[in-house]
Amino acid sequence: MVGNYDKSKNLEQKKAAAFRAVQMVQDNLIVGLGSGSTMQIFVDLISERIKRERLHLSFVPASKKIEKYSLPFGLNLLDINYVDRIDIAFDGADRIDEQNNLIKGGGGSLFRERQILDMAQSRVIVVDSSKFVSNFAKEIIPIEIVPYNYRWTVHKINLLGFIGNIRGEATPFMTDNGNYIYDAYNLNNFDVTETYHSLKLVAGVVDVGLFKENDYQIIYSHE
Ligand code: ABF
Repeated sequence: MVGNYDKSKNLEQKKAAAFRAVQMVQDNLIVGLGSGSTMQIFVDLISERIKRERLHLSFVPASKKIEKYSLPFGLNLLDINYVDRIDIAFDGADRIDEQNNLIKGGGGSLFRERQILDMAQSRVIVVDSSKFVSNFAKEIIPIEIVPYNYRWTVHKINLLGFIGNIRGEATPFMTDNGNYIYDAYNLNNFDVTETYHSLKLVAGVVDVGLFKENDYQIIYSHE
């Protein structure tokens, strides 16, 4: 499960990785902006670059939180429904296994993060060293579910070997899409692709925080 780690050390690693990611951005691009603390650092650094180099960039944010964070920086933010392309997307991750599968959505924005990554022509995942694990046994996988009849949805998820909790319990956390998050884990290791599809087929599941793609570029720092 999500472990305790030295946050100050990870902050330096996140800064170093975000710095490298920011150097990959070229002028005149539409950039997918994921969510999480590493992406907030990315916003700080790309804003400096935009000012310094007078770049013309637009951004499609993956969550209301990163949108709100970006506003004071004066970034040109676009509504995803009005863009026909995203050139490059940057995002964080919660965990990465030995096959480069990802767990994402710790902040609850997995559905929007996937939409942006799907649409992007290239994808960059920016992480610190705490994110690497050998497999996803016991790791928390956020699952976005519709509130209607959610206990039955959870029951169906449990039948697939995943146990967990509705995030926020009595006062459930609401995603940007008005849904709940079921934070699930499996005590045993599992096949990521098969499990993603099985969970996704449960009526009531909107999205599953398992991401399996071969074309993510992963940027990290051990500094
Ligand atoms: C984001 O990165 C979310 O999916 C995830 O919760 C988050 C974790 O990142 P960080 O360590 O940068 O806060 O994409």
